[in-house]
Amino acid sequence: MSHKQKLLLIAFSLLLSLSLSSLPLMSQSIFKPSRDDMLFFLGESSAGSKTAPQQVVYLPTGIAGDWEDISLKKYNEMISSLHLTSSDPNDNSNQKEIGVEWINKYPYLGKDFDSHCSRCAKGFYNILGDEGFTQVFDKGDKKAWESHFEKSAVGGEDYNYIDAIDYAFFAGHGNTSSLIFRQDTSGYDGDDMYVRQAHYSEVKWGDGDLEWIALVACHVLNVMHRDDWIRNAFDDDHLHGIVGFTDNVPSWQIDDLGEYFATYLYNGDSFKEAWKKATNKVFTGDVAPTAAILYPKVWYDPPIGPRGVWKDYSDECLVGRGSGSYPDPSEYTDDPYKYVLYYCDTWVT
Ligand SMILES: [Ca+2]
Ligand SMILES: [Ca+2]
Ligand SMILES: [Ca+2]
Ligand SMILES: [Ca+2]
Repeated sequence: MSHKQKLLLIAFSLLLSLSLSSLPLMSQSIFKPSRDDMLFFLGESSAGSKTAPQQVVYLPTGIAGDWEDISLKKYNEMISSLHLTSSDPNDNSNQKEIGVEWINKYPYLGKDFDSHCSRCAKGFYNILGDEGFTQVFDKGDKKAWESHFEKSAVGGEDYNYIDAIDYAFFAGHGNTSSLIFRQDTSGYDGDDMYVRQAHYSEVKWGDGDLEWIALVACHVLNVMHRDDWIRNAFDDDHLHGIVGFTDNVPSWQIDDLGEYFATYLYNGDSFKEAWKKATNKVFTGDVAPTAAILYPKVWYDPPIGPRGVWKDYSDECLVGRGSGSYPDPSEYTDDPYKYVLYYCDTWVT
């Protein structure tokens, strides 16, 4: 038996023991949402009220310590050590790398989105893959881990996943302050803060390879923590943009969203136009979510001559398509007369 096979066997044993020890927890009825088909539920009790991040997420306290024991940590470390990425961080030799993560089932929330989230994310992945983009990872349910989205400063591993590709796509639960993950192996969190969440304070994107990320999850771009997402995800002006939603997303209508978004992008629409068209296309029922795009503009303000917008990233296209892609905003800020501001455009679909 090779060293790698031995490691895999040990990892499998650990996973099996973990699964068995988790069974009593999985059967508990912890949370009964009133509107089962939504990707998530508004955490705040009334519009504009401030709620601590921990309270926004429907996680019963005490559960985390029960399942996230040392054996899970070891299991995750071993799996991570076996993981071989197909791209180097910030691999600009290949600007067409794509990756998707999705979660259909949240046993600890008693929620099951059937296959809506996987269909949504795989649509994006397959359309661009068919058009010659490099498919780096497609991770779902238990294989979608919060650590894949989190920065190394909080024990995350985005440099091997979300920030090691150029275009990323997530479909699953969300709230104003976090993307939500399963309690299973995906619950891994490097520093035991915000377990089962990729909280805004845990992300910094684009300092690796990432340019754009789509978040098909409720509320993430809500005005409540929009400044916090900007301060963290866009820190140091590397990321080009985030598309998502400000309120509830009807999960039963998202199946074709990723596919339409990728198709419009590939046909040469800008990120804003593509997201606008795709969201307007698929949400046709009574529930009309508000879609949003969060993006930087580089301004030029010289001592002489007119000031104006130097780069508007909502106009950016997919690499090699339409009018093409832009350098990171940070590449302009060496010029003392250029600076970066952030914007959010929203529309009711
Ligand atoms: Ca790349
Ligand atoms: Ca976390
Ligand atoms: Ca990063
Ligand atoms: Ca890149």
